Amino acid sequence: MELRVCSVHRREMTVLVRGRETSATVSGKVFLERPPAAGDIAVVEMEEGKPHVVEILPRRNSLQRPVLSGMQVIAANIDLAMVLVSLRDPPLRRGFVERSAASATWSGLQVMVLVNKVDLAAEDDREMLARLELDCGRAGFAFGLASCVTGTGLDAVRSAVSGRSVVMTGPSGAGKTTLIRILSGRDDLKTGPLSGRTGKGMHTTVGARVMPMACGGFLIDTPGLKVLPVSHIPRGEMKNCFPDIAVLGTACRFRDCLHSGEPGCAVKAAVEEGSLSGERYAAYRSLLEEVSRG
Ligand SMILES: Nc1nc2c(ncn2[C@@H]2O[C@H](COP(=O)(O)OP(=O)(O)OP(=O)(O)O)[C@@H](O)[C@H]2O)c(=O)[nH]1
Ligand SMILES: [Mg+2]
Ligand SMILES: [Zn+2]
Repeated sequence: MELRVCSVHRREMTVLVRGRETSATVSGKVFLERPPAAGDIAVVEMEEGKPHVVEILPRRNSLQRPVLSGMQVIAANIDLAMVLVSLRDPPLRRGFVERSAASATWSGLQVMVLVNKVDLAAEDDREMLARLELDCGRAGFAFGLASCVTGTGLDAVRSAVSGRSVVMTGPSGAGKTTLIRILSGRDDLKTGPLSGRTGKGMHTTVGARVMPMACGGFLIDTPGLKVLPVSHIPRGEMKNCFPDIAVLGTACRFRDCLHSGEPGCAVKAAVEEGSLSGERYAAYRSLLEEVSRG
């Protein structure tokens, strides 16, 4: 039978058996052929009532990050990357949103930006949120406002993620575990100021975990992954990680225009006439500069 991989530890893993996380033994060759990741589909044989994984099926797509030995798969078979940020505590940082969205786009994933903790909103947040929503719409990203405390916006989140496999990324404290707890209907997950903040460094395991949602589909938490990486994106490809900029760029004078000051640049012109926001453009330039240096 085929089961969804829930989490992977050094030489063991867990799989979802009728929605329950169940530990499984693994054939040695599996780790050699295709090291498993959360979200993979495993071919499983039952041995004395215990799942034994004999094969990992090819992936539809995956979210990866660079590590010293190459690329590491964080999660596989994903329908949507949710960039979950909070309005306050910690404060929303536009750069985080842009970087994560660009990285997910590079992996070929659809993006949803969800701003949590709107119960903490002040009057003057309105304009910033409207700008972010407009920019997300232009880039083709889904957008939502929510509060896990008051329940505002959660029905819209449910319908956006229902039946899909959704990988979440967001700063520590944004409310990822809280949202997963609500959507999965489980109350045994750890949240709060100390959850997940074990001081894990860049090269330790991400510990992604697949949680079935009550509305169908899965949410994949990625504790230990501070922000989606961009350093593996080739410089000339960064413009394709910004779907709105990629479309505008087809009108540039030079086909290989990097939109960084070349003559006849349609992207620069779009910023001047207001059809591309200065914030989006600045984020692109800053990530371009970052990968150029690396
Ligand atoms: N005011 C308010 N607080 C919230 C909301 N959602 C979550 N919180 C609180 O924010 C804190 C952090 O939430 P977590 O769900 O643990 O955050 P996380 O993103 O999982 O953080 P890490 O596991 O550290 O990456 C907890 O104290 C939650 O109760 C919300 O909508 N409004
Ligand atoms: Mg958490
Ligand atoms: Zn250009």
